[in-house]
Amino acid sequence: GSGLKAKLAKKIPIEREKFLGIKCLHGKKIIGQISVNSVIGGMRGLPLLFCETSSLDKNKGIYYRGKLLKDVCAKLPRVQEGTQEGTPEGCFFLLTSGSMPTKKEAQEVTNEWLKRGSVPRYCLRMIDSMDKRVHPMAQLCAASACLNPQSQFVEAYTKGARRADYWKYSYEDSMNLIAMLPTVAAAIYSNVFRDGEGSREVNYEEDWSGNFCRMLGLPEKDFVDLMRLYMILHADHESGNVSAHACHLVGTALSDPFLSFSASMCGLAGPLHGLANQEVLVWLTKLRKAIGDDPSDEELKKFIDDTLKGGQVIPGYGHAVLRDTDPRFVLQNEFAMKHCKDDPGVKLVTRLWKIIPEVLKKLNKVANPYPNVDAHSGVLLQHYCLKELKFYTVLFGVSRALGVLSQLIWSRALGAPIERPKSFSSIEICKFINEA
Ligand code: AMX
Repeated sequence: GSGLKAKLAKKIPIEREKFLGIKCLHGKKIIGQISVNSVIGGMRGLPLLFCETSSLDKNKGIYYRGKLLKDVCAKLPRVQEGTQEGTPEGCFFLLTSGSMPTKKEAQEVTNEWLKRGSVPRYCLRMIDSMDKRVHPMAQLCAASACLNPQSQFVEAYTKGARRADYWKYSYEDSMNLIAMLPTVAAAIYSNVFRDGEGSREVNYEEDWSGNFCRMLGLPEKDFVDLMRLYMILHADHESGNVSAHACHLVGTALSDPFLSFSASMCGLAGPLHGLANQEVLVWLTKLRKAIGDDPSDEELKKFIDDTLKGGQVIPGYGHAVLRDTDPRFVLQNEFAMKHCKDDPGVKLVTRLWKIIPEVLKKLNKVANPYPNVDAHSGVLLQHYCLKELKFYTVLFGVSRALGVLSQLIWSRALGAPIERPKSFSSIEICKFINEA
């Protein structure tokens, strides 16, 4: 077996002990209060969930396993010859095991995914039979769900596996699913945008990202590095966001990882979650049409003002939790400065980074006037000729698999029970208020 699974087998019993200790000693302690607003307002900010893999600090940014994202990117081992970026494989090792992989450990995950990467023919046939009008995200959800006959979790559960062993089957399913995702996503891409042209064969000389880019028909070395970075940056974002929470919630019913991931992707497909990066490009395209590729600061400010006056938000700016420039924006900009600083889209995004916050600050209501992850990804993908906006959320989804599935493995490892919060009717809320 792989080094990762052995590492987990060692770590999980220790973490379980720790978890039980917390439960026994401190289980009754109170860590928050619930207002009526929270009950009727999306539970914003309530400290309700558990997440070991990643965390957000409103000022300091995003941590994977206690390490700042920029340090994760700097320290992940560079595995393939000539690459400047770490691998998503290494990132998955970090998220799942909690420790930074050595080069050998990251390479082992790559090897595992190469071995597990071939997609069953019936699944590819189902993708091929889809009407082109079915949104690529809906196709991804369908493909993931239809892989469920492969589930070792289902098989083990049916045979009466011990609860303490559930994580092992979740791990196997998750590894298999992640390994298959590049081929699944590329098949969707080629059907919808390339009349079915393109390879579906895993090449053992390349890593996970290299295979994905080649299957997309975009094998350029720098684009593969961009994809490695992109897959690392979009992987994990605590457990309360819609895609992570959907995966966890469905997983607590002991639905298998293929179904849980499918649910996660149904959530990512929404315009308030994974679709936001499209809207940035739509806005930028309008801007370039209206005032050209090299507008003056004044022209930019006026265009921003006009957007706001039209009652719209500036897409790609603001965040529900972060209160400074999103580190994922910064890391993508660093990549852009290294590889394509003269691209007109990149130049524009970089200039807007200085101008938009000034304008948003003047509104005196925007909690975070700085750019988020979505403000940058589109222009980079465009630069390397991945131009089909409708596909962007699928890339996000392939990346998000790393985070939500490592969370899912841990949910089974720690025996997370089925989620079942209590709900209130308006009559019950009023009764409660009157009694209080
Ligand atoms: N442009 C204009 N106004 C904005 C704004 C923006 N980018 N961001 C926030 N505001 C406004 C809000 O509309 C709200 O105004 P209101 O009181 O009149 O309704 C006010 O500022 C306060 O909102 P907030 O507390 O700053 O933000 P939030 O936590 O409610 O929402 C977010 C966060 C990201 C939805 C919001 O900033 C937004 O709509 N941004 C633009 C869309 C976007 O980039 N979404 C991607 C988010 C990242 C992701 O999950 N993919």
